[in-house]
Amino acid sequence: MVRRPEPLPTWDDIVARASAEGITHHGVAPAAVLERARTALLERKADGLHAGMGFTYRNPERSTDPQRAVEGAQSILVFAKPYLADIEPERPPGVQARVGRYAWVDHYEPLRSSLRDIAHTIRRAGHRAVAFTDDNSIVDREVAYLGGLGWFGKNANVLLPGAGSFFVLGSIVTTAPYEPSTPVADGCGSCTRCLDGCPTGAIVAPGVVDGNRCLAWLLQQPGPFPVEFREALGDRLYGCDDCQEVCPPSVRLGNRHRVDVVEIGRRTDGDVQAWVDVLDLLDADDATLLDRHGRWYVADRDPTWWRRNALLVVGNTADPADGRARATVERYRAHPNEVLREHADWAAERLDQRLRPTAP
Ligand code: B12
Ligand code: SF4
Ligand code: SF4
Repeated sequence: MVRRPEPLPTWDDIVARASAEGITHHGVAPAAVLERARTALLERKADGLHAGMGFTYRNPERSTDPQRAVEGAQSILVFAKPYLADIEPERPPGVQARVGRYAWVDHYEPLRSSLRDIAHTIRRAGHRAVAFTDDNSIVDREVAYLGGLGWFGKNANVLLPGAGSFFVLGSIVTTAPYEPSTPVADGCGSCTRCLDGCPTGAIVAPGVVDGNRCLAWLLQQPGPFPVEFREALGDRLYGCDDCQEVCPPSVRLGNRHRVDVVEIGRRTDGDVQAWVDVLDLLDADDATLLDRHGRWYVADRDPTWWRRNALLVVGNTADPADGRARATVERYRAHPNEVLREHADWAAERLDQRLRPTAP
């Protein structure tokens, strides 16, 4: 028996469905080539600002062409889900590293799953529809901008009017026609807080992040961590929020969301990863680390790079008189991996440096 297509969900149906899943912002972008994003990817790649990143840089012709994602696409439905929680886990005792807010819990998978469900209702109406969230197939921020969700901040994030940038983004590329939204006007004005507030000067022009200096990328990339940014790394293990934490529209109290509190509050089982005990991390084997943090991106799925980051955090933040911290660093100074040995040497030196009283 041939199943008859169901009616195409209206835009209002889709918004209602998305809202019920905690998705607060919605818009529609035309399914044309993302010209500005394509130019930016190609230019930044040519200038080396991509710093070896793959992702959307791997194939700019593909990641900026919705037709390559879904042949015959007519619309891109774009969605944003908030993650700035109104409670924050306290920093536990011990040598603790900080995790970027977007990675405290997995915000991508729930969004992806909601969008897949919505895409399914569009497919039942006989159209093609594919959901993407943080996927190499499409440049999310440009779609969010074109779909009228927000403006491009000077910190390169998309800021939603009255709500800021602590949102994850996702989209549905579809052959179904929906009315495009109107882009939002710039809301940064004369503010430059993020440019001044970036600890490594990575925002080299408004809206342009140099991957070679951005801590968020340096923490993920393979190989040695650049020496000149090791102190600036401070206590970060994964992600960097500074350019959003200093952003007035993003940190307004009203932007904090109870929806995440429910999620975070429910998870008392260690799934909320706002802080990570780095000495524990440095004691754990690969399987344990991949089990704990496997949803985070790490080059080649190799926990070596988390250990590298953790050694720098020990050097930057542990009490230089902490016996366990010292013993851990000493153990790593004899590690078979040369990169880890070198980072352990740096950590040992930094602990010594911090032990010595500074000259008056
Ligand atoms: C690669 C990548 C990174 C890289 C590079 C980031 C970057 N700025 O390009 C690294 C690892 C550094 C990174 C870090 C972060 N990321 Co990231 N990342 C991505 C990914 C996979 C691709 C982004 C991309 O294509 N960049 C390429 C360049 C060309 O894009 P762009 O900088 O946005 O360039 C635009 C602007 O320059 C603008 N523009 C052009 N001219 C002008 C002029 C002016 C004046 C201005 C203001 C703008 C402007 O147009 C350009 C083209 O669109 C997307 C997911 C996806 N599939 O899209 C997530 C994504 C962008 N990341 C996200 C997040 C949350 C982060 C972090 C906050 C995580 C963290 N806490 O560490 C940081 C923020 C760092 C920062 N300030 O950008 C979210 C952003 C949500 C939002 N509200 O904007 C995304 C969309 C993931 C998601 N689906 O939610 N990320
Ligand atoms: S994520 Fe951190 S290092 Fe990267 S641009 Fe923002 S403040 Fe700078
Ligand atoms: S800190 Fe200021 S300039 Fe930077 S993104 Fe926020 S509002 Fe825009």
